[in-house]
Amino acid sequence: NLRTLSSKHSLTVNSLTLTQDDLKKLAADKAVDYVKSGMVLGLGTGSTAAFVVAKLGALIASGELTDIIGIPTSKRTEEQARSLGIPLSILDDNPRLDLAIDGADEVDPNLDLVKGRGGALLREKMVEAASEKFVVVVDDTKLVTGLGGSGLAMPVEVVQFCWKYNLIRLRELFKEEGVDAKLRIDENGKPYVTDNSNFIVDLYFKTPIKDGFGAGKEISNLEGVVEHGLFLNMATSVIIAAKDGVQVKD
Ligand code: ABF
Repeated sequence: NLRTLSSKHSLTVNSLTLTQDDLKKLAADKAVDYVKSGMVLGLGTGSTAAFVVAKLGALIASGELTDIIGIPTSKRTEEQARSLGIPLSILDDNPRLDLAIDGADEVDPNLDLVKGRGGALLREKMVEAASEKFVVVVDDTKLVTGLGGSGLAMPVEVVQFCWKYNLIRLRELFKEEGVDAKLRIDENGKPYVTDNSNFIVDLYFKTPIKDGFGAGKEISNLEGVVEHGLFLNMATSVIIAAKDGVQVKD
C-alpha cells in the first residue's frame, strides 16, 4: 500500500509518500489482527475506526472471519456495518464484549485518551467500558504529552434542558485554569445533536489537565452532564501509525 499520493497531510516514508488516511488505514489493519472468529466486537466511530469496520466487512464477506457480532458506537457506524453485512447487536443483548477498536482525539503517555470530537463519546464509553480489551487506533498526530493540552476541544455531552446553565457551570468549574466552554454547532449553524438527542459543550483548556480523574469526577458531578470525553484507564493497547512504521503500546 506504499504509493505516492498528494495530500496536504502527506508524509514521506522511504521516499514514498503516505497520506494521513494511509496511516489511519495502516493502524486499522494492524488492529484487525487482534480480531478472531466468534468475537463480540465493539465497533468505533470516526475516520480511523471506519477503516477498521471496512476491513472487518471484507474479512467477513470473504469468510476469513466468522461468527462475529458487532456492537456499534454510533448510528453512523451502525449504518456502515449494516451496509457491509456485519451482524450487529446491542449491549442489552450482549453486555460483555471481547474486544473494542476505536479511534481517539488525544493519546497521552499513560494511554489515557480524549475522545468525542466525533460526537459519539457516550456510546463509545459505554461499549468500550464493557469490553475486555480496548484497542485504540491513531496516527501519530494524536499523541500529546498531556490531555487537553492540544488546544482542541475536550467534549462534554450535556442534556438540552438549560444547556446555557450547564455550559456556565462547566466554565465555572475550571475558572482558575481559564478554560473556555462553547456549545458545539453543526454544519447548518444549529446546535450539534448527539445520537442520544443531547448537546455537546466543548471545553478548551489552555494547559494540559493536571488531574484527569479529579477533573472527570467534577464534570460528572454536574447534574446536567451526561458524559465527558476523558477516557482514563480504559485503553489496553494503542496502535500508532507514523511515517517510520506502526507501533503498538500496551
Ligand atoms: C472517535 O472518532 C472519537 O472518539 C474521536 O472523537 C474520533 C476520532 O476520529 P478520527 O479517527 O476521524 O480522527 O474515535
